[in-house]
Amino acid sequence: IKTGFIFDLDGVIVDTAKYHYLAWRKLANELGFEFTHEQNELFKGVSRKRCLEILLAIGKIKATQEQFDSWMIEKNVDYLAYIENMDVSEILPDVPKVLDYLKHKNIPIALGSASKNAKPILEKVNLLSYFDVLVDGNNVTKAKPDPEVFLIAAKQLGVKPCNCIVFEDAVAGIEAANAAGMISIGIGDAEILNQAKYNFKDFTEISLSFLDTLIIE
Ligand code: G16
Ligand code: MG
Repeated sequence: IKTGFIFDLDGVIVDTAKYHYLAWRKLANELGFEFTHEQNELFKGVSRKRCLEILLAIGKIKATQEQFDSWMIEKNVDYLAYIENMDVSEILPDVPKVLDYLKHKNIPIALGSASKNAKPILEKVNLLSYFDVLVDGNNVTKAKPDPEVFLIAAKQLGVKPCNCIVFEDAVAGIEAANAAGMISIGIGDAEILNQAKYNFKDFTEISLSFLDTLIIE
């Protein structure tokens, strides 16, 4: 088999965006301003550091390096508290169906996430064993839309980038997959993810026969 599949984490496998949102909103409120759901869209797939830079720009707040670092830590402590009790019930619909099918066909599977918390989250939802390769925020220097995260994943999978299929829910992630020369599949709003090669609302819309069309044996 020459094909590899790469999954983003937040928004594709689990809906952690809501917990990221709660933690960023808490920080914004402490700093004296509002942070809306619409603004949270800009944070999807974006590194923690970049998220804080955007948040402070929204609140028109100038931070010292010391404040910046302590707010990064505070946000993550709050986020970890929100995700502490996550379990298998938070896996997005039909994700196991797709993972099971790929596993049963012996197709290599990678995680390609911006999150530094990816591994504990996969453990909590009991999906870690599906992944042959994990590339996350701890392994990359350049954040999405840079293709680095997906190119490292392809290399570790031993699959050519043009034979990799990427599932992504974020605009920055679709851009990263396209820049890597991979086949991008948008999960979510097709109008927002209009740069993706294929679009689906969620995995319930993805049939096994569609997956077969992507697999080169
Ligand atoms: C995710 C989220 C982003 C988050 C980033 C870093 O990316 O979509 O909102 O800022 O990870 O997460 P952490 O603060 O846990 O390191 P992805 O690529 O999994 O969608
Ligand atoms: Mg995502």
